[in-house]
Amino acid sequence: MGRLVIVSNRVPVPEKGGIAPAGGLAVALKAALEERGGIWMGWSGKSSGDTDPGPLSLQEQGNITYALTDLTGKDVEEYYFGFANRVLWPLCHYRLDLAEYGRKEMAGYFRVNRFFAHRLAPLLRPDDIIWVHDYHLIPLAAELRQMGIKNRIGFFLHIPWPPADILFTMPVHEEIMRGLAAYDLVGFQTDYDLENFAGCLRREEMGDALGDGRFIANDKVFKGGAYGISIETAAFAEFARKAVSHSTVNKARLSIEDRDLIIGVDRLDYSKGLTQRIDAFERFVVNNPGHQRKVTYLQITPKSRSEVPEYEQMQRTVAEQAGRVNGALGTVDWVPIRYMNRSVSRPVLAGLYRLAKVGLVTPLRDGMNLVAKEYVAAQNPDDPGVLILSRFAGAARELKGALLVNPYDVEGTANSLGRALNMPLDERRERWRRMMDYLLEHDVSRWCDDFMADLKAA
Ligand code: ADQ
Repeated sequence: MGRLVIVSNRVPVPEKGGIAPAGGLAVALKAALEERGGIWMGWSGKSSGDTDPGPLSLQEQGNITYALTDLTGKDVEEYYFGFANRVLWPLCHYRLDLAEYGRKEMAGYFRVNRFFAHRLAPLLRPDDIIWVHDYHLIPLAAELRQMGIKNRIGFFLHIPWPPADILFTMPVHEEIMRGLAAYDLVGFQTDYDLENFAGCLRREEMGDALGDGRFIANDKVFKGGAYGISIETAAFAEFARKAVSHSTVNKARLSIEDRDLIIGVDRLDYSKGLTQRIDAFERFVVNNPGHQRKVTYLQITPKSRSEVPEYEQMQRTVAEQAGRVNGALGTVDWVPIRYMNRSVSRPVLAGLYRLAKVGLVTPLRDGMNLVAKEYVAAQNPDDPGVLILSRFAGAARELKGALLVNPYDVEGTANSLGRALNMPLDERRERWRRMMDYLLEHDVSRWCDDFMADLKAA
């Protein structure tokens, strides 16, 4: 059995002492790496400024080698902040208005992918299987192929894939599509993303779907499929069960008194629909005087990518909006919205999810959304809360027991909040059971195994 080589923009290197990194994805991929032995390569997150990045930093942990490279300041600006986060991210989340195309950034993106390929190639053995992750690294396989690398290479996209009319606004869409066609297997989160991808191939007769998960483009046949990512369901449920005695969770319980808790947990990102969500909560409270003073909405939102101007602006907008609603609706003994800009540990997060009667997950567009799955896994089986989920999250294709909402419809989301808070126990249990059974079967290890099995067979 060949080794597994994972390449992703950032690498969750375990801290000294071998503490496992947080998050199901890191855990699942690490388990797959440990089983086969292998390499996890990516950017160190550091800039070498104007000087060339030094040699790869190699760290051995058991049979896994973590291989990290620095990037120059220009690379970070053009590849990471520029093309990845100001072109591909907004575009794949249907935000044409926020995409800023620039030749320099596009060139930087392809240049850094070539650089990654050149750094990776000397580490490879002929029977290694390579698994590349996410939108930062789409051209990597094409670059490796150019260097004569014949290994099996798979790609998984964590974010949505847009329809042709959106993708084709990007001047280099053909190169990006050709980049994907260079893989042996291309994985998307949902069947909708896969359909969009097939539509993009067909639109300009670049290629086509051949059936049985096979596609053709550039005279090359390759495989494509939908592999919905998931969480470590059983482990997360166990965290939540134990978290009832965690001091931070206890403090939170005391501070909400006997009010109903609604929880939102998202990275600060315009795709997450935070302003529409706060509007919906405000509408709910205004429309339902009986719930006033009886409900608290906790929004936990660590800052992300604050170097990108849109994110800086959004931070101010969301904080001001929450402040305005609290000013308008709050009383001396009731703060309707609590807004936190901090990361919390997995056990505390699990405990807070379990305290909440409603998980409010309303992205405008999301590849999957793991928060929705974590909220379900964390519930008390005897008295579970209700998941309100955007129909535009990939998770809506799987979590059939959720109350699905259109996040652009503020009134509709407000009505769903009322329905969730008044839902009878029997219905809550029935909806939760369906979702939990699904998640126990479709956890992150299954996602990893399914992808790997198809890659080996591709
Ligand atoms: P994200 O956009 O980051 O991921 P999501 O899937 O919700 O979105 O994952 C976020 C993760 O961060 C969750 O595990 C959550 O618990 C954690 N998190 C968020 N806020 C936190 C906080 N304050 N403290 C601690 N942890 C916090 C991208 C795509 C998604 C896709 C994932 C995985 O955008 O659509 O589901 O990758 O493929």
